[in-house]
Amino acid sequence: MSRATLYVIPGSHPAMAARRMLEHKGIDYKRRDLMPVVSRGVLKVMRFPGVTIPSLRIDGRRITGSREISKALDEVQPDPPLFPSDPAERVQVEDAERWGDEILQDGVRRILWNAIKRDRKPLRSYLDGAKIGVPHGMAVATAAPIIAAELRINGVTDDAVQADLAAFPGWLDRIDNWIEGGVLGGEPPNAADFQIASALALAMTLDDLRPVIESRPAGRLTTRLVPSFPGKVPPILPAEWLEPLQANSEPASVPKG
Ligand SMILES: N[C@@H](CCC(=O)N[C@@H](CS)C(=O)NCC(=O)O)C(=O)O
Repeated sequence: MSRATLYVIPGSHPAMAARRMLEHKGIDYKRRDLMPVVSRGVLKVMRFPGVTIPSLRIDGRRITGSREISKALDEVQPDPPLFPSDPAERVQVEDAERWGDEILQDGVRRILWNAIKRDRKPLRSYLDGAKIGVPHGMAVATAAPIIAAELRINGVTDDAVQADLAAFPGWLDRIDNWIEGGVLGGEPPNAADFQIASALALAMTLDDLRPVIESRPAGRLTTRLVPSFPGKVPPILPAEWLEPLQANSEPASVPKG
């Protein structure tokens, strides 16, 4: 029986991917909640190979990174597998997982921090169920330096976020195509399913984004694999930034008569 401790930040989508993969494999683990930025120092002191969340200690190994964790979990406990045994199928899943990590994960993170920059009150909803060692109200009241650091670390400029929102419909099309092609959405779920569904689950905590995701195959995959993700941001992004998404979500026109 593996002994595992997972280091997370409340609201972290790659941390949710790691949690769901551990749960899917039935690996018992302890969850340690850290505050953003502070997490970097803690992981450094604990001699993890990196300073980002998720980081996992399992059977004496220290692993940082959601993709490193998915691979390590298959080594520690091969069943149920997170990657297909067929080499060509495995490459497709690895490509989708990498895209989910490098493109979708970063884009959703930038969009969320841009929303929080506009109003930090919703931050509290992301702390539901988290044990961070200080009262949640106090954490939100003193979050200004953390928000400023996250905006800087993650390159959260208005231009970048506007570009992310313009790209978002194309990202959803890509995910739906992977589901249609069987790369995502099969049984058992694979590492790319967990990576992508966790990022979309965070995106769906924003009222500005949820309606364009939930009714699509990508949205159904998300609610199946990540049924609950704490957090809620009421509509807050500028209407003109959301125009590319609205254009995409309009139902196809049906000829009358
Ligand atoms: N893409 C990597 C890195 C994830 C990452 O940047 N995690 C964020 C939380 S979502 C983090 O550690 N933020 C804290 C900080 O940068 O101070 C992964 O999937 O593991």
